[in-house]
Amino acid sequence: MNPVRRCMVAATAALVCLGIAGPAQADTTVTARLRPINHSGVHGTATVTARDDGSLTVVIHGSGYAPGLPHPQHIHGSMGGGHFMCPTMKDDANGDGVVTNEEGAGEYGTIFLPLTTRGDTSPKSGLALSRMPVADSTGHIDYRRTFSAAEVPDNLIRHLSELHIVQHGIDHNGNGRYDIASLGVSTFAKNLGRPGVPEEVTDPAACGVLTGAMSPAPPHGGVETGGGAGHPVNLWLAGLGGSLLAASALLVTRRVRRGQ
Ligand SMILES: [Cu+2]
Repeated sequence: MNPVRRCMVAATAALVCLGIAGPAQADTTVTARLRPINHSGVHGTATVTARDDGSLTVVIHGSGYAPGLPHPQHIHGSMGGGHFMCPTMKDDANGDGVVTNEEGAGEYGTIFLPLTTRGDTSPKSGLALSRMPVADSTGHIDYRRTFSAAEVPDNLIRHLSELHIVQHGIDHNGNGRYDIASLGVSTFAKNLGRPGVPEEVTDPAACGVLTGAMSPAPPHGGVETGGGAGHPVNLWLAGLGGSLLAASALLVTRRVRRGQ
């Protein structure tokens, strides 16, 4: 095949590639940058992809968690809109120096989807410590789970950009475990019918607002965020396809000029 013809084939292939990628454009990806609450030192990223079959994949990478301990994590939201912030120390209503889950919930709403590692995903698994990710000895968490359509609450995907990722669990007294001696029991857990849970378990350690479903957010850049994960997938694909086509066209032009 002569070079010009080969390049034209390449250009066509780029178009075909875009066509093949078509179904992926139905996916919606939103991302959140996880930032520390209660001076936890946690930083990370969360990527949530909703597929047209109703399934949802959640990927979280973070560091700075209390090592060796499970960290309850949830998708939170108010659905009513208007809550697009994560808590700050200003939300410490009683001024005791700690933002509890109840105080933080004014910003991030209630639990929509417990991000367990396996099994049940109903709100009653919100504090299922045995099925929550455990930070490794260096305080890292890498989490990934795909929830089937049946495991995802009905209205969650429609409200993807109004939701928060919240992770809990702070070892306030640094003794390597969650204990009541530190800050007493969690009134949040108690109100859920779970008395005797240390407050250290439920205090929020990190929060991020999910963004990117409708409006293209600029890429965050950097290794930590995965370099531009804030872009919606379909825009990214369109950009890639455009670049491929432009490169192919340029090659064809150059080779024609050179008489190849
Ligand atoms: Cu939560």
